[in-house]
Amino acid sequence: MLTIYSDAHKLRDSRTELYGGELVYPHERPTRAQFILDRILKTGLGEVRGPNEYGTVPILRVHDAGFVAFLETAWDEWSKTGYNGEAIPTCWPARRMALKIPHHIEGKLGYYALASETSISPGTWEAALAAVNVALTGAESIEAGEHAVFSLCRPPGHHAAMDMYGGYCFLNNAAISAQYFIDRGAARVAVLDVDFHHGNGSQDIFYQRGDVAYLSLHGDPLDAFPHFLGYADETGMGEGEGFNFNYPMKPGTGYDLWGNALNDALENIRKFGAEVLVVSLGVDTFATDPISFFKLKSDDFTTYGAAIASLGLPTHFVMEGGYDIDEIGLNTVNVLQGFENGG
Ligand code: Q9C
Ligand code: ZN
Repeated sequence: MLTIYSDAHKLRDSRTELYGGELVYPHERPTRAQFILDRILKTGLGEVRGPNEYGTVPILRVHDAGFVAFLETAWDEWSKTGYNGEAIPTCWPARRMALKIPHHIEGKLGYYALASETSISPGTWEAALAAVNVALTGAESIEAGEHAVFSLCRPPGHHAAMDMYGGYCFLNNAAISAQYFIDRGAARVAVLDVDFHHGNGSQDIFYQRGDVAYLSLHGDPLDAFPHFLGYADETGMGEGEGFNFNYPMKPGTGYDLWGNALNDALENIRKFGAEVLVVSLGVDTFATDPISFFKLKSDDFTTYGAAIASLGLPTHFVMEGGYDIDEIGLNTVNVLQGFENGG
């Protein structure tokens, strides 16, 4: 399988994540992508190619222009304040407050953030932009005839909504890719999200649309981030009614239950009549992931890669989460190999 990768992800190396009341070195760190790339090279998965540049036009198809401008300038604005640390929001437009966009960076951070764990640091924008270019190059390769492509995106994207960042995500690589397929003439695209966390950003972006279905298997938001979206009764709205599928699952869920949910999601993708599949591929479902609570084993990743291949669709794998870094390469490449050998 063809992999798209850029070293520019290393520009995203924030020093701080607000975690358990402490500022810790982030779970979402450069070695994640490095170890996945190492495994790809070691197993001989296939060619590794660099990205092309696409500018901001395809980004603005799913993200708000004010939000994108904010991300681009946030670090500069923050560093000019004289604060010592990285940019972390400290206040929000909470219930019954004004939805105005303040002038001060502190207010803008609160307006555009959906969570505070994700610090903005120097190079964050450049890395996020490069991750989008990786995803768009992957999508273009599929348009050009590749059956399956792996876009090794970092930072991840599925928590980023039209005008919100957080959950380690800034720009929604998978959603931008899905929109790219639509703009190139696909009638129906399915986004299958197997990351441990619900992809609130992807759901939000496509919630009222009938041309992009969103299906997600994830930790029950009653117990897991992002807590405020991802419930089973969120089925879509307007033209999107019936095209959003959430499969929240309880702490301790193993492959027996998870695999059943996947089969149901795959059946819904068949019924939808998707022409192209985008997989938001997070491997934080792994049993020893430090921030998650599912119990998948390394072999399960191979198994479900093959199950996804049974759809027979052109498939774009876009990297999302996964924080057991010692096993991230094995688990990620197992999915891709399972896909290649399955179907
Ligand atoms: N107690 C992705 O996997 N905080 N994002 C979790 C756990 C945020 C995960 C706190 C997790 C974001 C792309
Ligand atoms: Zn995740």
